[in-house]
Amino acid sequence: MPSVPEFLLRKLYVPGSVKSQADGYEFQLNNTLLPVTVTSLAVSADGNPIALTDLFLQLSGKNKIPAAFVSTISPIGLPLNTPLTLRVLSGGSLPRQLTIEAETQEVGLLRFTINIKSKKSLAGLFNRPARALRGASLARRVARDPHHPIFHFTPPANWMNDPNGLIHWQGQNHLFYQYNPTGPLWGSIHWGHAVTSDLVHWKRLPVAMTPRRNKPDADGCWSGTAVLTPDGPLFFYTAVFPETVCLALPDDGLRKLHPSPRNPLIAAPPPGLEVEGFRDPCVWQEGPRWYMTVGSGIKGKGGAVLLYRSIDLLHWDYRGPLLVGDLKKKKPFPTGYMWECPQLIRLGDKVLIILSAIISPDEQYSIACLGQYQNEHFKLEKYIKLDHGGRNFYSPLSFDDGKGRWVIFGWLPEEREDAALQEAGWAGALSLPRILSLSKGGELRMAPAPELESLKGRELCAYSGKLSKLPVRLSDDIPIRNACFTTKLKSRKNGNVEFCLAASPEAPERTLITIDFKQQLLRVNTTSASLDQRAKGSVRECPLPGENYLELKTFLDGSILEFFLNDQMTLTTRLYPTQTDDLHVFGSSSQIGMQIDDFRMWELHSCW
Ligand code: DQQ
Repeated sequence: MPSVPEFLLRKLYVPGSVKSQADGYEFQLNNTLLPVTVTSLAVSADGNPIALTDLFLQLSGKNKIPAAFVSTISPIGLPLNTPLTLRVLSGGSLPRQLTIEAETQEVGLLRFTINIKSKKSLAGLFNRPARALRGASLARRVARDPHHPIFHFTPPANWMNDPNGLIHWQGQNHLFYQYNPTGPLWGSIHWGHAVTSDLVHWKRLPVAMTPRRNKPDADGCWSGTAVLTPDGPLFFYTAVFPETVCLALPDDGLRKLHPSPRNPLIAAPPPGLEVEGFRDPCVWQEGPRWYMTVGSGIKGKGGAVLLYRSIDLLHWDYRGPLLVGDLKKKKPFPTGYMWECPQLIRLGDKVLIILSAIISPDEQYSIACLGQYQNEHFKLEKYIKLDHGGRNFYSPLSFDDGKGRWVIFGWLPEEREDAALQEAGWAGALSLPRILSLSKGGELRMAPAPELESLKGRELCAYSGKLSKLPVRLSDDIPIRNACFTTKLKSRKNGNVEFCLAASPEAPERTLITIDFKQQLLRVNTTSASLDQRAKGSVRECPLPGENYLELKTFLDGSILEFFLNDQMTLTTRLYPTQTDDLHVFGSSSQIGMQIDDFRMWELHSCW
């Protein structure tokens, strides 16, 4: 059998094709030599053979198959000029050298080694601008996507989740966030970075923290927070895997966060505690001491907030659980088995522990635990749902914005399947800024930040009057996509008022917003909001505040809908209509003559 010289075989490798993926990396070969039939394929990376179960192949236009399926019984044909993508599952870094061995029916064993580093450094000169160009063109495509928000913060493209490290520092509010720069699905978590001086207009900054090979955060820099010390801000975060508490020191005006060489500061959960998780540190100061909460869950009991104490911010003593949920209690609502992103803040004469509870793999929501805190003890008074959209407002984090206000932001995940996210090229947004406060009666309130007024553009309509069973168009004849509408209603004991977001009242794609006085609920139904099967609709309900009037503020931003009821309760949901350029608001009521006052709508401008 003729043998093919290695220098020729090396040409099969597509230069610069090694790309990092959320769960490993991939590279491409292109057969430019002769058609062959492969009966076995093996790859070694930096001299280490890759398990066949971690290696997948995909011929252009064909399905991906595991390398283990390639055998003399089921060989794979490699036609000429048809790129073959090899995908390697790996938790490590990109290889410097790849050796490919393919047994073929026509020419026997083909074996060749490619030196990625040397190719890369040469190709790197061209790769970086090419990557930047690809990034810019993806960002342009994302910005044109009618489902993409314009006045909610997002990265230019790809995946974001939790807000992290919020801090007011030197006149700016800094936002860090969980970010996957490599794609629109969760994975390879970095800390993205942005600033705003007014909570509303944003500037994106370069990535601040990146997972590092052979370090505690090699598998991701997960959630954490900032704390202001006499020496400036410090950042505590979760490094994985295993989950550990780590410290990062800022540089260059917070543009870079450098993990401390002392990491991990807390290498494991408290001994003897059987936990469901151990992550998301949050630090605050009390006199000469520093305290930290860590999110966790105690097996068989429920979600837990673990308390630590330190005098130097480096050495931490476990003080015990600050609050533990009860898996058996279902009232007023279940609090789940694992609590993420806990944060303790003082609000008026109360203390609030904000957390994100995992009830089951399909159900998560954020909760505020209202109570009193003294001498390392928290006395719970009540659990409150922070938002009535379930997981649609998750892992919120608040901060003092330098004006004596607690501002809270949450992560707004998508409600559609991964395939739709891949197609869109982006996933996740930050909620609007919400101001937390306590009412005179001790009720928790959340109002949209007044700074949002600065985004208001043209007023699109103003209406006060009675509604009837026949829906009437309330918005002018201009389709709405990025807008805010508000209205006032008197509370009643019966009947309902309905707003329908659709092209026409009969249109098949419609979102129904119902104020149901009989059941005393605001109900938002998105089950028919989209004809795209990949969009997951839902019915979300929020109790009406027990006051004699209702003020509803609604923010529609592409696929995001955020509702504020009497600046007290909130409900966040998502909608992905396929017909995006013909949305109007129609109003109707179950009984003739139900009055709505001051229905007004404004166009909202972009936050960029
Ligand atoms: N997201 C982070 C975790 C956190 C979770 C990982 C909450 O640190 O517990 O991206 O959404």
